Amino acid sequence: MGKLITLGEHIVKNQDKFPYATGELTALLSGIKLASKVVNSEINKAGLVDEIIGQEGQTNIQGEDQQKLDVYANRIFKEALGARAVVCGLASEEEDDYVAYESEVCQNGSYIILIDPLDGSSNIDVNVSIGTIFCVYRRISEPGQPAELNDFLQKGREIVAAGYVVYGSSTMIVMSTGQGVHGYTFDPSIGVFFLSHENLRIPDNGKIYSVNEGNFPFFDENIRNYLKHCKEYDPASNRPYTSRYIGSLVSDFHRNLIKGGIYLYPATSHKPKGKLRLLYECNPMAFLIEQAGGLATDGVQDILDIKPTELHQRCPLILGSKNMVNELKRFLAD
Ligand code: P6P
Repeated sequence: MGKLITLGEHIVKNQDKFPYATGELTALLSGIKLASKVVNSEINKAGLVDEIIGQEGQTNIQGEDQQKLDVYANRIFKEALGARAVVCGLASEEEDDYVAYESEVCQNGSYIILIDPLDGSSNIDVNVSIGTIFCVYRRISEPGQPAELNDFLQKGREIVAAGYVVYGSSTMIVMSTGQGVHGYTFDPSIGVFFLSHENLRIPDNGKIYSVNEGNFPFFDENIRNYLKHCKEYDPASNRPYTSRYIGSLVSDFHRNLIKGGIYLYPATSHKPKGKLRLLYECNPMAFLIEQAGGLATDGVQDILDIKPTELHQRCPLILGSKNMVNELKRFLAD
């Protein structure tokens, strides 16, 4: 008989190991949990209710068409976190600038959150799984004041909690507060997330590589040589590897976390900083992969050591099984 432990119970159980041991983080993660349930419900309707799917008719700061569910998810997470008065500020892919909550109780909050409320949203209308990605820091500005930009420009090493929601064949929250990575699966019949994957560890070795091969002509030579290496026939080194790319970071990450593998979105000639955003995509995923025993680099340094300078800055991302990332690094050193 499995142990029936809910997400909330598991967070409280682990809270004493959390260096800041306050109920605030528990309340914050409870806000994430609630917002995930609400967004999940809307996503599940997306195929049925016309006014949900399709584009909002606006573009976000990235110049990307905002899907209606992007805008909806952003609002739900922003409101759910603002109602818990533990978050003094929020930065989001869908917000041009950071949001400093105005209420006095929020301004006394100890944490700030960065979020991609619905990553991979171009997949919504074709029924491919998508996700929410988030990471949490303690504020560095004075409590009792509005959040400041520097609260959001901390290195990923300072993250106190990070995770993602994958709205897939089942909906899961996978997250870490620095004591390993744990997965919680949603039971829609009772509206509860149950602990389903305790202490997730990514295998040191794998044979899955995830990349948009259509960018091959635009990669630098070292990356092109690595991809050729992945496809060469060499049974002794378990090659050719297997190509798996969904085009939804959360889904590609989740599969590789479970099975082992490497995900790469390198710089290209037309995107010299890559496509993914450092603060609310690369950093949270890098925190998780390191907590699960893997590695994450921009090709030069660990993702978590990059000092951010802008909210929406992009960076190349290579992350996954330790031995696969180290193999790629050898190609980058050539
Ligand atoms: P491409 C989705 O837009 C996203 O941000 C990630 O979820 C995904 O891994 C990547 O971009 C896909 O980008 O250029 O391969 O379509």
